[in-house]
Amino acid sequence: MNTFTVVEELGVAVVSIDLAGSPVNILTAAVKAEFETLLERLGAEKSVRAVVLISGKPDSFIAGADIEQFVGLPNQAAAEALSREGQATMDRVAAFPKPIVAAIHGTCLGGGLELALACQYRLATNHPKTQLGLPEVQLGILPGAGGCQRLPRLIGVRAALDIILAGKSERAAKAFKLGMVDELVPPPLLRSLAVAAAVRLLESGLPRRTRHGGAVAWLLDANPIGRALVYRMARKSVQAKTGGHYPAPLAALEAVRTGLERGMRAGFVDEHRRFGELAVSAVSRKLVQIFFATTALKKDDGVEPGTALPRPVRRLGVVGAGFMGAGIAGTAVSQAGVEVRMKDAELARVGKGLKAARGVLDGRLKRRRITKQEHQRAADLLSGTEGFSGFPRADLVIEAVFEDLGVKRTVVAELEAVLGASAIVATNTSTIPITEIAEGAHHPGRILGMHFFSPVDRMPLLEVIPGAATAADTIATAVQFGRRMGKTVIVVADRPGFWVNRILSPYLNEAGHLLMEGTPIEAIDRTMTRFGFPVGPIALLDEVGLDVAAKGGGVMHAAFGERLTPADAITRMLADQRLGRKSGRGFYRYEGGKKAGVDAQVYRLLAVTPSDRVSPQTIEQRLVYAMLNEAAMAAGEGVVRCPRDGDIGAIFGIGFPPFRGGPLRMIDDLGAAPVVATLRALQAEFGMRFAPCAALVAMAEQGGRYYDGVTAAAPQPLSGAS
Ligand code: 3H9
Repeated sequence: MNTFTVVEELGVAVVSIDLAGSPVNILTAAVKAEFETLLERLGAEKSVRAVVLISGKPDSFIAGADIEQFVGLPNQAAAEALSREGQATMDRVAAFPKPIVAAIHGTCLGGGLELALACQYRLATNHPKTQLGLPEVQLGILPGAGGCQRLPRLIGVRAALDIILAGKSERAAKAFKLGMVDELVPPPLLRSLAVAAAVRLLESGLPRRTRHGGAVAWLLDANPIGRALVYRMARKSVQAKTGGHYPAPLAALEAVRTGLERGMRAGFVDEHRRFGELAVSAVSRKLVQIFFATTALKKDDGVEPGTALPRPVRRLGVVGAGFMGAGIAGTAVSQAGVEVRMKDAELARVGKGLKAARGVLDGRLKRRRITKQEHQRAADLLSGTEGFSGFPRADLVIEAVFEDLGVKRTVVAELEAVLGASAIVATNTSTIPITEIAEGAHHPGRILGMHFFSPVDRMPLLEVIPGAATAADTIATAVQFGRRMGKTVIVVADRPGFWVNRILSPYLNEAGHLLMEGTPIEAIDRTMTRFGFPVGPIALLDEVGLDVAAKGGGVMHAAFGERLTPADAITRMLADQRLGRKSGRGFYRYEGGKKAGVDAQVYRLLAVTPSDRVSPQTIEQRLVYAMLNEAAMAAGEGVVRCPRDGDIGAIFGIGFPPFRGGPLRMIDDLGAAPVVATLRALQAEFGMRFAPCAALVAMAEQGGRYYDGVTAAAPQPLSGAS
């Protein structure tokens, strides 16, 4: 292997890291071995007085340890050894007799940052691609190569916990501000300034580093009483965020605490022990599977590889300047960097839409996702019209007009009259079949669905839906553009509800049935947030909007009959003009835009008396099994192309608990036969809506599964389920 090349300059060995055959640098076992041999050689070589570590890749310093290795670890002892060896490598860097400088451009994550932290000095490029972070907890593990020890010592315990416990990455400017890097430099000067820094270190030693944060930092970080308070607050916040489902952040907190309170050596031991436990845990396995599934989706254009070329999209048209249209426009300019022309029937509406699209940019600026310059650049890409001026030059048009078949068909006809010969029309619908919208169009091959979730800038999923006549290159273009907008994209079949709303429908209906039986709203929502959903089903109805939920529920009922009969609750709420959060009145009360408690008047409105008759176990079982059964049925119909897409869709579309791996993975974990048995028991008590679907029954009989083994993230046919 030749991952490292060395060039000597002014007595400084500039070590360039470039792992062959991989788009990013990762610390595999072989890379680590080669690095250690190199260190030994550079340590002994007289002519070398200092070392600079730099990457040979365009935008990756080092993306961390090799994640695939964790999946292959046979047991806890092996995982512990991996971490111990990682710590030992970093220790050798820290104890190296000559200065080592890290010259960072691109992603510097996990083990990559741990290596940089072990160096004496760090420079980073002031470039958006440069990100420094410790994302380990997102994989269900902790920084296991000394990161839990070195980061708090460098930047203080509060700032370090903020990064480690959330698995955060910071841009270079923020990393500089926090003290993670010593110098912020322009990319073309990185190498020469790193060599200069190495020479400076030789001549005048390490500069004095000042800790940021003033007196408060001193009070909290620098004495045991202050730190005890920090640990207590951090633990409380982690428990509130994870609901006890994700052990990694708490383990990381303990490893940090041990190191700071009992010394670095004790910290290392605690760190590798806990790493060992976490790396082989079921939660970590699930989170790693999700990482590989999303990575695989980044390369999947939704068509057979090699069958279609995605077309470039430089200009986007958006028809309909409402909430969705503005969200799409704002996200497209800021994430994809394309020109966007918005159209609505009246100029006043266009103006409002443009303002809302700019609001998306303002939000991203406020959350520091973009800089002021990027905000300005993105805002300049937005324009509006009440006619179709500019549309003939659009490569893709997304319509987000009123959810009505007739209106949508009219828009398609108007667009076909003005668009260029190869332009694509995407319809953002959640309830209307794409094939019906495309009926009567001149170019149905260039029409498809792009179902965004609300709010567009915050929701990570996009469903792309080909109609019966959609051409392969149309699909590939929409998928690629969705990815440029920052979305995880799944291609789903043109069936009612597509995937996400299909599996959501019986779940929300069941919540309605429970409510109409007198189950308190808090009990339903609390049970499901304890299960791991970010919000409970009733709160979700308020967020989605009860009018929207009623419409969607009606469509699903019409398509699938009695099984998906919605409960009466929403109709009664609508009769009282309650639309959910957007109207300030729903199942919950809203005060100043903020969700307050449950609105007790709702029970009177629904003519029910709240009672705790139904146990939390039954609430959970009814809600979860309704979704599992529907997921199995839809998967069996081929609504998703493979289990991976179904599970990622559920996790990113409705917040299905990631540590459970998704509904199809959950069926595998429970076993199809026990799932069928539970559904039959529920059917006996609550009726045919719980009848196990044919796909699941067949799977139970044949002993089938959705996935083979733990790593299967690549598309597999759904034959096992059909
Ligand atoms: C760690 O470091 C533990 C230590 O604390 C302690 C150890 C003892 N491993 O996403 P992309 C592959 S844990 C293996 O399409 P992008 C990826 O699978 C690690 N493979 O590119 C894909 O492979 P393929 C902490 C990795 O530009 C290819 O690289 N680090 C790893 O959209 C391209 O990836 C992380 O959690 C890896 N560490 O995004 C960072 N990283 O081409 C994980 C990448 O065969 N990585 N690959 O499909 C990422 O977040 C993104 O990949 C990154 C690039 C942002 C770096």
